[in-house]
Amino acid sequence: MRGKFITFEGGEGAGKSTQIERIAKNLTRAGHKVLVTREPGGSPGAEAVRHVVLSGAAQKFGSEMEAVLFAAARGDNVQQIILPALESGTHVLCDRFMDSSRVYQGVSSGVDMEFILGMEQAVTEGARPDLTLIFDIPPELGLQRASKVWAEDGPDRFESDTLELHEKRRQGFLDIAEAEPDRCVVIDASQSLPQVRKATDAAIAKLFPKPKKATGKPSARKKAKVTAK
Ligand code: Z5A
Repeated sequence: MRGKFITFEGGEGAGKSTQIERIAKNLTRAGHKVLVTREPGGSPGAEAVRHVVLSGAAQKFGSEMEAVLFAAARGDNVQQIILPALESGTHVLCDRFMDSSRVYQGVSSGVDMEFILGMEQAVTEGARPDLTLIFDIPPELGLQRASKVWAEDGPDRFESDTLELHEKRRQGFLDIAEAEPDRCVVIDASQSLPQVRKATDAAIAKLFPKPKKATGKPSARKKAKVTAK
């Protein structure tokens, strides 16, 4: 059976990586095959692009160029890592995916949405998420949390943007969730860790329904039939 594809989206410091690591452990413990990947990155080719976009080296060439680079990285990760895993029955947990391009390059950087969606369609062929968890957090709190894990070099190309842009992105993710309720679940990421864990587990559990236990008793309908005889 094909694996499930779950993506994790939201602002900086929202707690995506923390939850992905935990969910991967839980699913593995439950006997599932699980692969964790991230974007930009995942495959060797996409990791090379990650360095270019997050260092800010491509910023001077414009937002459209950055959008193309993110899409190129995604295409490589999909072909090299995500699709082979899904097809072999492995569940894939991906830290950011297509919604980040819609929001960061489309909503907040002003790249034409048709252009973004066209590239998305081309590079995600066969790998559309079954579930997307959107970690929603006020940017001030997210950046405060993220700053604790910044390396010596400080914030990256996107983390150092204005608060106004971060707010725009937050709204961008919420708009996607509203437009695609069958795929997206919003998690209130400003809550305490145990509360976020509980909300995340509840969303994931819907994709992995527990098999019903056989009781050995006939169903109510069958019983009724027997009684009517
Ligand atoms: N980008 C783009 O522009 N276009 C695209 O198409 C794609 C990406 C795919 C990738 O960043 C950047 O690329 C991203 C968008 C852009 N913008 N930036 N920057 P990244 O991969 O380097 O980082 P990130 O995705 O933004 O994640 P993050 O900042 O590392 O945060 P996180 O993974 O969501 O959070 P975390 O590491 O799990 O938690 C952060 C800290 O908070 C940590 O100390 C935790 O222990 C703590 N934490 C977590 N949850 C809680 C709760 N509930 N309470 C208290 N503390 C908590």
